[in-house]
Amino acid sequence: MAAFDLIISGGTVATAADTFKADIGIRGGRVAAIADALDGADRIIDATGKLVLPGGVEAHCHIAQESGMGIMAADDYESGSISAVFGGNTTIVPFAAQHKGQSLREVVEIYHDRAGPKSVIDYAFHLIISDPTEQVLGQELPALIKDGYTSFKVFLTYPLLKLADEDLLNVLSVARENGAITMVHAENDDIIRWLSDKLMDAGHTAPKYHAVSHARIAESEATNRAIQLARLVDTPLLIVHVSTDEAASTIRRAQDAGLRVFGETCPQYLFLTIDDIDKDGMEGAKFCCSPPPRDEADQEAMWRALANGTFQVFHSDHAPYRFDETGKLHAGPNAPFKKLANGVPGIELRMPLLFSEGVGKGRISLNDFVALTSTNAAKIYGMHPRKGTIAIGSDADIAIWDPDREVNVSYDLLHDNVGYTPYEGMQLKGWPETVISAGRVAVSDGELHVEPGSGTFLERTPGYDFIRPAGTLAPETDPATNFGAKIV
Ligand code: DUC
Ligand code: ZN
Ligand code: ZN
Repeated sequence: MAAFDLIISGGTVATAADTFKADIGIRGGRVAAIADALDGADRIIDATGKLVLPGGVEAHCHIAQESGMGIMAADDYESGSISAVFGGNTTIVPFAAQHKGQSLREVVEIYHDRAGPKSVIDYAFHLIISDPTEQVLGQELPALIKDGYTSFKVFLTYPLLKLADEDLLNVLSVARENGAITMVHAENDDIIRWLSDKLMDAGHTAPKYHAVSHARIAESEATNRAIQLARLVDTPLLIVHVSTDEAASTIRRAQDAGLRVFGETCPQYLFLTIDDIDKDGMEGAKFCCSPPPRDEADQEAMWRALANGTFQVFHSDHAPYRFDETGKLHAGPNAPFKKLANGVPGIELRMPLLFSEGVGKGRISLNDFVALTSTNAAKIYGMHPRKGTIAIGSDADIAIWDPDREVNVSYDLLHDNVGYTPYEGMQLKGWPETVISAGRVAVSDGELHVEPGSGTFLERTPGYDFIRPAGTLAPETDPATNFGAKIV
C-alpha cells in the first residue's frame, strides 16, 4: 500500500504565517506529512512553479436563503458550493435565517435539508436571529451554540430583520455567556427609511438613489452603536461588510481602546463605486447591495484596513439574484430603488480578485492573503486548525494557484446561477487551478470531480479566543452584574 493517497510535490506552500518549499502528503483526507521531498502515493500532483495555499473559508455568503423581502437566492447549495470550489474555496459558512415567528431549531433543520444533499464541499451555518423571543434566547440559542452553531448575524436595518438595541443587548449577552460570536449588519434603519421616503416623494426612483438612501452616516452611526453595546456587555463583535473610511476608523479606534471588535470587507467595496449603480436605465440595479459601493477614497480606506490589520476577514457577501423577475427586478422591470433585491454575486471571484489586485499589486502580502481569506475566519468561527491552514492533521483543504495565469473575467467562466458578474472585463493575474477538498481532487483542468452531497457539515467550537486584533484585551467580568467590568 502506498504511504499516501496523494502527494503535492514541488510547490511553494504559504500559510498565514510562513512561505516555504515543501511536498505535502495526504492520507485519509488529512495532511499527513510536510517534508522536503516525499514519495509513495497513488497520485502525485506536480506543483512546480505554483503556490500551494489553504483552501478558502468563505464565511459570508447567502445560499438557498429567502431575503428579508422574501426573495429566494438564485444559488442553491449545488450551484453555490460548485461556484465556491472553482474559486479556490473548500469551506462555506452561509446562513440559516430565522424569519419572525420561526423557531431556530426548525430553521436549522430546513437549512440542513437544503445543504446536505447538495453541497460539494464542507459547510457550516451561521444563524440569523430576527426574532429573539424568550424561548430563543433562553433555550434554543444556548442549546444550538453547544451543538456547534457558534456564530450569528443580526441586522440593525431591513424592516423584517432588524433588532432594537435592547434585543441586540440580549443577543450579545447570550453570546457572551456561551462563547459565541455576534456579527452585525450595521446600518441605521431610521436614517435609511427617512431618506428613502424623501427621495421617493421627490420622484427619485432610479437605482443610484439606493446608494443615496444608504448614507455613510447610517453606517458609521450603527457601527459605533453596535460597538458601544458590545462594550457594555463586554463581548466580542464582528462588523460585517464595512464600506466606508469612517466605519473602518471607528473599528480601529475601538481596537486601539482594547475592545475585541473584528472587521470584514468585501470585493464590492474594493472594486465597485457609486458610478456603477449610476449606470444607464436599470443596469445599475446589478450593483445594488447594502451597504452600497462608495467612492475611490473609501476603496483606498478599505485597502488600508485590510493591510494594517483593522479587518481580519475578507468575504464575498455573495447574495445571488438574477437580473430578472425572479431576483433583482421581482417588483417589475422599472421598480423603484426601494424594491430592488439587494446583493451582488462574488463567491467565485473573491479570492482571485484579492490575489490579483492585493498580492499581485503589492498591497498585501501572500501570508496576509491566506489569513484574510481562510485562516482568520477558521479561527474566529471555531474551525481552526481543522480548517484554514496546512498543518499535520488538518483537513487536506488545499488550492494550488498558478500565480502567473492571466484571466479576463467573463461570466462564461463562472459556475453560479446569477447570469452576470459585476466584475465583467477585469483583467486578473493568478488563478486557483486545482482545488482539493478533504483530500479529494475536487477541481482540476477546469472540471469538477466531486458529487453533490459529498460535503460534510461542520460542528464548530467557540473560536474567537484564538485571535485578537492588536492591542485588544480579554473580557473582564464584573461579579456584581456578571457582565462587563466597565459598565460605569
Ligand atoms: N446586504 C446584506 O446585508 N445581505 C445580503 C445582500 C446585501 O446587499
Ligand atoms: Zn448584511
Ligand atoms: Zn450578507
